[in-house]
Amino acid sequence: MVLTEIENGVAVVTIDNPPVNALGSGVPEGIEEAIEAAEADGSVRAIVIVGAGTTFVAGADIKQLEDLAWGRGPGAPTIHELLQRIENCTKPVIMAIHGTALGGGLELAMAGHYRVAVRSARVGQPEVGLGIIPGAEGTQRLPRLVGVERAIEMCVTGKLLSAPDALEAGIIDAILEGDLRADAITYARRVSESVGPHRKTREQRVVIRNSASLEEALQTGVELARKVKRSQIAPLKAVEAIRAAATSPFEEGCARERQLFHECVTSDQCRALIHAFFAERAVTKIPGISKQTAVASIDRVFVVGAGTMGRGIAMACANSGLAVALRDSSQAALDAGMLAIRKNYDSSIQRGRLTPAVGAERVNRIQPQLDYQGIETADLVIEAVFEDLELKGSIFRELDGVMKPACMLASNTSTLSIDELARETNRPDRVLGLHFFSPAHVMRLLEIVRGEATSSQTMATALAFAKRLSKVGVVVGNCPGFVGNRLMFPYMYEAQFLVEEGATPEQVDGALQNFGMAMGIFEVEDMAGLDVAWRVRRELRQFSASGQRRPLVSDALCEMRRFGQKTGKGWYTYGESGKPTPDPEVLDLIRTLSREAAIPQRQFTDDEIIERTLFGLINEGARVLEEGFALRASDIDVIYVNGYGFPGWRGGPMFYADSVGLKRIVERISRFEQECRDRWKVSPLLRKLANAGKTFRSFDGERAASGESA
Ligand code: 3H9
Repeated sequence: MVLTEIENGVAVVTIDNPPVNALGSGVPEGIEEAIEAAEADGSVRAIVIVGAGTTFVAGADIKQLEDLAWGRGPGAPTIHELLQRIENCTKPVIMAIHGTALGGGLELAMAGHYRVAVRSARVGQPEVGLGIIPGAEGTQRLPRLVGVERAIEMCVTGKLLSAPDALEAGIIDAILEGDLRADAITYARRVSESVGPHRKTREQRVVIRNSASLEEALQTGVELARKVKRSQIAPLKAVEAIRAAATSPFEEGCARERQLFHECVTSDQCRALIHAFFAERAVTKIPGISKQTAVASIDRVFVVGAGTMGRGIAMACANSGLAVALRDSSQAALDAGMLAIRKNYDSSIQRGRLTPAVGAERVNRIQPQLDYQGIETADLVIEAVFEDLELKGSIFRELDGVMKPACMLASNTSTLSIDELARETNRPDRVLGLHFFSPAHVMRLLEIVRGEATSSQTMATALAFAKRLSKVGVVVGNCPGFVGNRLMFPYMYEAQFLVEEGATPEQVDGALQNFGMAMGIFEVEDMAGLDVAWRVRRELRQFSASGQRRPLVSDALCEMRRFGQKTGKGWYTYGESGKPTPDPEVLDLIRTLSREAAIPQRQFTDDEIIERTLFGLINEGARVLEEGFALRASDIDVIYVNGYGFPGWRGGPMFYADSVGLKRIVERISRFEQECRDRWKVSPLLRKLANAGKTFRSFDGERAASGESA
């Protein structure tokens, strides 16, 4: 895992632990031995540490941390002694960074006397994303290099810094433009000629750069933590650890960091976030698809429909360097689409997120057009027109006739059948669903819908396409609403029934937000457009069965043309600020309709609201899993965390169900079933797992072991 070569008086220590050179067991020991040997070797003047493969070191081994979080394994990985060994080395140690130096990787680098990097390298302390704080002295060394404010910002947000930003911040000493290894050796020889002792990070003073006082800087950190990582423990603990760096000697600060790290790593939030991390990596493991599966290259994309979704998809492609044609049949729609795209890039430029040159380059990659000219060169066509099966079907027939035979054809439908659309073409093996989430250039989730005829090559290409767009592509089966929206139906309707039974939209939304949802469900509905859900209800013929309870208010709101944010009114009213305000007219409407339907009224606690809404969603999740429309419970978690604002620190709905206990969930659903027979029925899989004392996680584990999902 660690190899030393002596070159020109410099010991080059290479860490080689694929795929990301994580500091799993064996690696710290190997580095320590290499340092000792190099120090003892009279022919060595300096030491360079580099990573083999595509990266420096991406941190501690998260598998090891997962064991720790679940109370398994040998305990916390510690590299304390290694870091001390490096820092105390009498010969200069130079860390040569490419790819990423993350978490324990950056902590290792900061113990070196000098750090150099290639321009494309990135560094950071992303541990909060896993529910922990840096645990290898990062909260102590980082403020010594960059100051309290910057250290807080990095540890609280987990955001990475580019090499130029890291240079400006004081984390690295130089950017090397040529061959990293050769240039790092030259750099090492140069610094070895300077008079020692070489600079130790731990001996530097912690500075406060911008604030008047430490307290002010720490308070700003707490506010930032509450804003960007609402309800999460780790970012607040990171601020505490940095306080220790600023107020105690180095060793004491490290002891405090270890204590805080331990509190985090044994928390529910850490278990949930580590689950979310591995769940996101598991989505690419699909039965029948391997590294050997041929992947077609996608260079030219053709998007049909310049509405909200079409323009978002075009931007997502352009942002990833793809050439895109954006086609609409009406000049007005095309103009409106391009105007919105330009405005979007302009606003990114104004906010400093893009340079004007990059913004212009991206707009120029999008070619607006009224016809299908050039479609024969496209590798992928994405249809993004209205949710109307007939309209989509006729477009599919037309497209099939003009596309090259190898081209893939995707629909961005959120609910309609991919198989029915595939039947309109002579290429059903190359037809699939690519369900983007609005705004499509921002949201990370992409549901990749596999129809009955979709080939493995098409799926593998779609997964690679998702990665190219920096999205998390999750493969789902073809059922109404696929996975995400199918689970939304019981969630959304149960929320509406609660309101008809005496709760208010803001109470339901408040309970959901306190639970951690990014937005309440009524706010979400207003944002998505009540008319969209109205159309879907009709298209899917929901509530057509007799005796089935039908939500009353949303149809009435649509009849009043209260379509949500786009009309300024929906479940809420939206003024100048664009913020939702409760509307007495809506409350009157709710109470009138409830009275007319003789629905008994009562009060609800927040816990009841969460159970009614989320247990419905979880129950449907179990059905989806049982019917094979999702491969893993953890795939459902990835969908909800990345596309529906479910809090990552709760792991996703299925992981949350495990943490509540499946027995408890079955009990509550059985109770709801007794109270309202029309819609609640415990999913057989959920009941089976609960009876066996199992969890969705164990279900996934068993499936993976049997090869059904991996
Ligand atoms: C830490 O360092 C704590 C310390 O402060 C103190 C401890 C005492 N460990 O994402 P990818 C695997 S906490 C184990 O698809 P990419 C990953 O599971 C750590 N495995 O590639 C996947 O495996 P598989 C702080 C890891 O190119 C494979 O590598 N560090 C680790 O899109 C490829 O991953 C972080 O939080 C790991 N540390 O992105 C960084 N990292 O192929 C976490 C990755 O079997 N990692 N794997 O599914 C990342 O952000 C991205 O993986 C990275 C590469 C940017 C590095």
